Amino acid sequence: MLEKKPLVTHMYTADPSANVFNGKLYIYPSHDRDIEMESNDNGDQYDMNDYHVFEMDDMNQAPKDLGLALHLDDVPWASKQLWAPDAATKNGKYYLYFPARDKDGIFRIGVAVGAAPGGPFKAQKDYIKGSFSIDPCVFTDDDGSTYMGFGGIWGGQLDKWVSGSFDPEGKEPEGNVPAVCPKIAKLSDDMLEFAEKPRDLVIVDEAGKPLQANDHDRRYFEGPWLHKYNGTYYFSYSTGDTHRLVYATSKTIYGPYTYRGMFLPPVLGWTTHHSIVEYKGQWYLFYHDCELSKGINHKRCVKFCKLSYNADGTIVPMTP
Ligand code: FUB
Repeated sequence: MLEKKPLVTHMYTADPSANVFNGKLYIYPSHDRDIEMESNDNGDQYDMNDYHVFEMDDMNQAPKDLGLALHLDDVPWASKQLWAPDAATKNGKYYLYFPARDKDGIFRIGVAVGAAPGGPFKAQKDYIKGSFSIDPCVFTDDDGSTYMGFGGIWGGQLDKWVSGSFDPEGKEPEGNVPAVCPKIAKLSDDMLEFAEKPRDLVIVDEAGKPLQANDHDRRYFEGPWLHKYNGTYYFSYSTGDTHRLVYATSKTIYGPYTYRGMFLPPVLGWTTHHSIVEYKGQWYLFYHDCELSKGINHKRCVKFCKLSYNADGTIVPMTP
């Protein structure tokens, strides 16, 4: 059984976004480099420069590496750090969404287009207008509308955009004040731009109050994922410095989303990042840890396990 084992062992992989296209499961991970770097809160050690896509149609067999899908050298607007990607399809084309620092060192989100789920993908000349920060997750609703959730604080710079423009000195607020919100925006019909200005995706507690900045066990940090189960929207994410994977639910795509709980406690390593997907009638959680490198934070490995829901729609908590 491959469950909870490193899925890819010939390279380090992280931030798995799992998607089903044409009856096959595709994993879009970050490709961690086997380099020696000091860790810091800015995330400089995550110095990735390409993407590989993995195909999996049997959950008992290691996924197939489909080869180089996109390289930093072929992204005209980017300077470094290809972080957590996601993918989507429309009208027979495939779209790879990815964050990277632009030439000014500011994280932006770009899109690259391909003819097959594994690429190769050709990057657009510029990043998505109005995009910032990291960790795009792309969700297509039943009516065909596609939305992108995104954002990550600290190294992901979301806290530098609180005023509406980039403030290099911006920091996560502290204390009993609303936490920084992740963002959500509808995509244009051609999948290449935002169709609207990104809005706050507000996460509230059981009393309807926005989660507070000092609530590190529950407030948003990075690594968003959107999915729908039984007509309810689920927004799941990492709490960052408390290393938990948690979720919130809403009856509408834009929210507000009500916090529901933790479904994965901390893994080995600093970051935790996931996706949730249904494949052949079974739900799965894809995540990463640092087992393969024996705990080196920027040398991670992708894993998966089965995920299930209780009758009331809550996610049955898992262990890494
Ligand atoms: O892989 C680089 C960054 O680490 C991702 O963008 C974050 O979500 C965290 O996993």
